[in-house]
Amino acid sequence: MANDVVPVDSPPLDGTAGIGPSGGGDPRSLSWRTRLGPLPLDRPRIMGVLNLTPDSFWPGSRTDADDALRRAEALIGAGADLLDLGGESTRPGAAAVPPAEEAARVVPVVRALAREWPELPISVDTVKAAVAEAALDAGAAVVNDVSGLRLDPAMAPLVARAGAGVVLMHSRSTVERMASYETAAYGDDVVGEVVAELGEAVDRARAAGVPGNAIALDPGLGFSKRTADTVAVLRSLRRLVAMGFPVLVGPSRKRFVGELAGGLPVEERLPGTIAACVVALGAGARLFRVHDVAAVRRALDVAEALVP
Ligand code: HH2
Repeated sequence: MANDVVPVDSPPLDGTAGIGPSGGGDPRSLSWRTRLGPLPLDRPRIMGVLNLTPDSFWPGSRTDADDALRRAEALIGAGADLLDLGGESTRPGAAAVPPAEEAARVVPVVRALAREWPELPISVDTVKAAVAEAALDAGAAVVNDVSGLRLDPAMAPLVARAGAGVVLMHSRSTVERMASYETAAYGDDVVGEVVAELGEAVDRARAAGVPGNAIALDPGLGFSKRTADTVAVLRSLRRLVAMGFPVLVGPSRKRFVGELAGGLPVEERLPGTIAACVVALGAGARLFRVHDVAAVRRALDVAEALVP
């Protein structure tokens, strides 16, 4: 292992034991190290989404450089603990965005937000190291890599060098194809496969020198997963929590939420989004990437008080 700096609450890296039911620890005692310092997870943390794209699947999440500050202020006022900025949609069929174009969408907004709210961790949602590097230079504190460091070999060393926090999300295939069902081929233990593949992502991060306490794991709800696969993952989320890293979930208005509610369109998926967040909280998730910060904040604050 290239880096042998072991964080105080360092999890075991083989996924066989940890803080979950088997390991006996409490995910509420973790903190996640971003470039701005540790973010204690003693309360549910909400990552509000701003998509600087013309084609993200939920039109309500789309914004542009002119409007982003006002939107960010609203999300922060509603209780967001972090903001996640994306410049490329993962929606199946969305056009691939060249790195220069993606950076031009995201970086000026990162800079403006970092100047306005210097203590607010800003996350950049990208699989491209060039985009992440420009965003980190502009003040981002976290890299949210929906490929779990699979698609750009320069990403893991960059995260390590920058001292950034990183979200390692489970997915398969390319950005254009990962939100489709093309690679949703699992045996009878879906979560076991997700845990194993996220374990490989952790290995990529650690081998490049990313410390364990900078890593958060995300099962990638709806990514390379049919609804039944996402359901299986959420039902067994404790196995992912037991890997010992903070767990982030992103159910917001996704197709599985609509399907489970009888075929609801994206506009009507907020109640189901809240249900998925509350269930994930009960299983030990501590970070929630959502579009509707105010509603999810209220729901999670109540759920947090009720979860034993
Ligand atoms: N989901 C989306 C994008 N990025 N990142 C993480 N870590 N987890 C997720 O579940 C996740 C993510 C898809 O949502 P959105 O960004 O709103 O849509 P689009 O990709 O169409 O811009």
